[in-house]
Parts: sequence; C-alpha cells; structure tokens
Amino acid sequence: ILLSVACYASVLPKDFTWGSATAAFQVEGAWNISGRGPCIWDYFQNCPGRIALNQTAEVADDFYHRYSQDIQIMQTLGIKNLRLSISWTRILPTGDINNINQAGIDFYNQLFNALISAGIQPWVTLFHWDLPQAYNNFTNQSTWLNPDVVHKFNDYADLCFKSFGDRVKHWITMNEIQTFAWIGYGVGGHAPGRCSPDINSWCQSVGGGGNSSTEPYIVAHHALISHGLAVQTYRNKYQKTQGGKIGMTINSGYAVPWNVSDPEDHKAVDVSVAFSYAWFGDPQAFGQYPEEMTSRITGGRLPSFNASTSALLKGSYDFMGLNYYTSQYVHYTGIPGTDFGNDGRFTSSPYNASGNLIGPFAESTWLNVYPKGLRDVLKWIKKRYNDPDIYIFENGVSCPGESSLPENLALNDTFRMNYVFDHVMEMVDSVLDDHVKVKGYFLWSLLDNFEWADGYNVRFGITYVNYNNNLTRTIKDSGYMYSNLIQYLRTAPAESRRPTISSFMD
Ligand code: GBH
Repeated sequence: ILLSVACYASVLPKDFTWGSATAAFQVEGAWNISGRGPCIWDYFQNCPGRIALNQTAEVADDFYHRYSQDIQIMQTLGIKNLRLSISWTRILPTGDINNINQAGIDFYNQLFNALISAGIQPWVTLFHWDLPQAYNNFTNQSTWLNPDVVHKFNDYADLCFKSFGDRVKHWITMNEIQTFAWIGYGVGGHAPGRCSPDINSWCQSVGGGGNSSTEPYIVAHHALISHGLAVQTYRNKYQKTQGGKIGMTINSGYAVPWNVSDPEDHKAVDVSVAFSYAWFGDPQAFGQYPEEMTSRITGGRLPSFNASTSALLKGSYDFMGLNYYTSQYVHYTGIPGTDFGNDGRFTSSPYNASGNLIGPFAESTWLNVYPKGLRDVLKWIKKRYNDPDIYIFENGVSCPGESSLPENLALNDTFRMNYVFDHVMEMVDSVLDDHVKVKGYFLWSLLDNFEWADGYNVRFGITYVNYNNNLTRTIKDSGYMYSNLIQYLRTAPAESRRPTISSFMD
C-alpha cells in the first residue's frame, strides 16, 4: 500500500509546508504576567483614540494561558506548521540583555515543546512590532530611530537562537519593515505613533497629518541592518550546529496600470513593487537599495549602505518571505510629494481609469481581493532575485460585515473560503507553470485576534474567538475548507490539479 501511494506525484510536493500564523502581541495577552515588560504597543494602545473603540491587547486571545486548545485546533485541522512570534519584553523586560526574565524563557520553552510533541513545527518571527518601551524616551533618537537598537536586537536574537534554536529550525527576523516604518513613523497610525518631524508627536494626536517621509527611511535602514547582524550571528554561532534557516518577510502587493494605454502607468507598476518589495529584497540580495528608489527619493532622505553594512546585508537570507493580501491600480503623476508613495511619483487606488474595482472589498478598508496579484508578485520575485526559495508567510482576509455578525453566522465565512481557495490556486499555478520555488504557505490567521489599530473589529481568523463569551474558540467553515484543501494538494495526483472549491466544502 505504501508503495502504491508513493508511485505518483501529488499536485504539490509532499514536503510543501502548509501552516497558519499568529503574532505575540495580537494573541498572547498576559501583558503584565510573570515579569513581562512593556512594549511600545502597550503604551500606544492606551493613547485615547489610537485604537478603534479604545480597545487594548491586554487580554487579546489569552493565548498565553490557552495555547493548548489552539494546538488541538491545529491537530483537528491537520495543520503541521505554526508561524508565531516571540514577545521581546517577555524575555527581556527592559530590552537589556543583563536582565533576562527566566519565566519568559520558560513560557516559550513550554510552548515550543507542546507544539513539537503535537507534531507541529514552530516558525518563529523575532520582531512582529512589539519593541521594548524602554527604548522609547520620546526623543528623535529613540526606538528604531536610534542606531544602537541594532545591537539590542542582535542581543535579543542571539538569546533566542541560544535558548530555542535546538527546536526552532526556521527564523524570520522581521515582519513587514515597511509597515512599522511607514505606519509607525510616517503617518502615526501604529506604535510609536510618530508623525515627525513635521509635528514631532508621540501618541498625543491622532492621524497627525505630518506625513514626513524622513523617518520611515531611517527606521527601515536600522531594521535592515539589524536583520543583517542577526543573520550573521546565527550563521557564525548557531547555524552549523542547529541546522536551521533564516530570512525575513516582506509585505507586497502587485500593481495594475490605472490606465492600460498609458506607458507611464505601466512603469509605475515596476516602481511601486520596487518601493514595497525591493526596498527590502534588494538590500538582502545585492547589498543596496533599488535604483527605482535611489533615483526618486530626493533630499538625501534615503540612507545608503557603506561597504561594511552592504557586505553584511548582501546574501543575508536562506529564503525570501512574502506577505500578500491585496493589489492596487497605480497611476503615474510625475508630481513629487512628501509621502512615500509620491516619492515614486505614483498614486494608487482600488479603482482604475474607467471606474472599475480591482476586486471586492474585504472588511478591512485597505484590502481588495485580487488573487492574480499573488502569482504576479511571485513571478516578479523569482526574476529579480534569481529564483530564490520563497515562503508565503501571510495571506488571508477579513469578510465584509463579519465583525458585526453573531457567532453562528460568522462561522459560515464563504468570502474567506473563496479568498483562500483562489489564492492557493494561483500559487499552485505559480509553482507548476511559472516554476517559482514557493516552498510554503501560511494562512493568516489561526485565530481572530487584536488587529492593531482596528482592535477586535476586524477578524482574520479561520477560528472564531468569542470576545463576549470567555474567548471560546470555534473553527469556521474556512478552517475546515483549508484543512481539506491542503490534504488534497499533498495527496491527489498531479493531473487533478484543478479541483473546484465545492469538493472541499463539507
Ligand atoms: C499584516 O500586514 C500584519 O503582518 C498582521 O499582523 C496583520 O494582522 C495582518 O496584516 C492583517 O491586517 O489602515 O490604511 O493605514 C498586512 C499589511 C500594511 C495592511 C498596513 C494594513 C495599514 C493600512 N498591512 N496596512 S491603513
């Protein structure tokens, strides 16, 4: 029987990595338990008006106490990989390496052990936005603006490799540098709420209108160098003996010309992908920023790598990561502006010149469904970076109106089922027809959770979390669909690669 099973090739290789994903701040809660120190999001969420309905992540999904249940959910669904992040201040409460919180180390030891004994591999993000508040002294030389944070991050990363690297074989240094750099320091919508130097604010005002595009580039530069240093540490001290892999994950959509007959709008497509993916992909692959950025960002605002930081970054990855949610139409304007989009002289919109929508709106206002963009951006990454191994570390959706539905109706998330199915099918085409080396797919998210500035009012989970009833968990229809789909793709013969979604909806 074993032989006959092994005789044909399945649609995707048997060792393709299927998983789901979470992040510490969004699920753990237990914000002040057992010596955890405050991070910038603990501070930011208490600034009135910053989070929808002034909600906080103090409890979140209480994953800290309830992870055994969530492991059971993954076992039920046959999900064998979980991407999750470590809370920096749970193990280093003040960010100081001389002040290690053993209770925090113990927590992650127990968590990783529980996952592994359930047959689930942990894929660990070191930084999913929860920087120690100790590094924030509210000057323009604090948080990621301070070049010294590079060494603090390296100390933290080193401690994680040393403590957990015998069991954690995949490390992701940074989640979406563009998001925390731009939203955190350009427009102030994420921690630390900085929209400076125009109005030099930290938290005090909402929105701000500052839109400086000076600080996001500095922040991103320091985060990139932090990544490079942590990779060097891993390679020099741990990789040979521990045998794991390391990289980062980058959020990027693809783009579609706003006016198909305007060649400048076609050019804007390349520029926009350079401003999202290549901003972080090029330094890793080539040790420098993309030409599309250096030629457009005026006034010396984009830092540059010197010989040593360039060498540090160049080749600093074993795989490339992609978080894909949506794509936009882009239109060349030629007008320099102050925000980061206009540095590329383009605007983006879900509508094109004829007023057509690129795809249906999710509940999140920034997310329109456009599955083909996933295949397009994968092809773009393959070409630009000479065919690297790629992991899709996030892909998922919030369903229109979902957050105001009662639980029994929210469980029937057809919109999410279609989203996931359509994106996975684009990925299958990418692997089989474009020969892109996609090695894994992680669905965001295992659980409804604290959705940053949107609080609990937007849900991305394949598991429903009832915030009005003791945080009970119930698997949504999309969870079962995903479970059936991944089972099919690893067992069905290659020639049956175009199933219909209805066969997975039971
Ligand atoms: C991911 O980012 C995050 O990694 C994850 O933690 C999060 O839960 C998930 O998205 C779902 O949101 O509100 O107009 O300022 C995806 C990329 C970039 C999407 C920032 C939201 C803010 C748009 N994100 N963007 S806006």
